[in-house]
Amino acid sequence: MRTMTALSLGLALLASPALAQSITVKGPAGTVTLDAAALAALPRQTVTLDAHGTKHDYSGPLLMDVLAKAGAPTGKALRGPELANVVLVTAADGYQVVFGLAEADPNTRANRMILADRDETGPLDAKTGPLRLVVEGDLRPARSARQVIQLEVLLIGRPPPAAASAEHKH
Ligand SMILES: Nc1nc2c(c(=O)[nH]1)N[C@H]1C(S)=C(S)[C@@H](COP(=O)(O)O)O[C@H]1N2
Ligand SMILES: [Mo]
Repeated sequence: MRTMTALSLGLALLASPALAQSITVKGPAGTVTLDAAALAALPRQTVTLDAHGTKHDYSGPLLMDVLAKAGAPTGKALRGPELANVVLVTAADGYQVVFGLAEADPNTRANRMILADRDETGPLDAKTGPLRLVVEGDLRPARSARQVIQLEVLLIGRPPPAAASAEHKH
C-alpha cells in the first residue's frame, strides 16, 4: 500500500516536468533554491520569442522577481554602485550568458526578461527546459538560455584607475 502510494507519487512527478524543476539563485542575501511551487507563487508574464523563424509564447515569472528572492536590488534601490551588478546565467549544458542587472529590472527597461517554465503547449521539454530565460527585444535568441540551472548576481564594480592610483600616493 505504502509502496503503491510512493510509486503513484513518483509517476505523477515524472509526468509533470514542471514539478521536478528547481533553480539555484545566488545574490547579496545569500543562496536560495527555488522549486516549482516557489516559482509558481510569483506573478506571471508571457513573452513571444522568435528563434530562427519559429515563434513560441513563453510564460513564467519576471527574472527580477526571481533574483529578488536572493536580495537583488530593484527599483529605487538599483542605483549608484548597485548599477555595477551583473547577472551570470548558467545552463545545464554549461552555456552561460551575462547581462547587467538593470536590464532585467522592469522599473528600468520596458523589454522584459522572464524565467519561463511553459510555452503555449505546456511545460517546456527537456531540450528547452524545465526553465528558459527569455529576453524580450533581442534581435537574436542567443541570450535566451535554455535549461537554466543557476542565476548569480555579482557586484563587479571597482574604483576607477585614477582613484585607485590616488590611494597609493604618499
Ligand atoms: N543552454 C543553452 N541555451 C541556448 C543555447 C545553447 O547552446 N545552450 N544556444 C543559444 C542560441 S545561440 C540560440 S540561437 C537559441 C536557439 O533557440 P531554440 O533552441 O529555441 O531554437 O538558444 C540559445 N540558448
Ligand atoms: Mo544562435
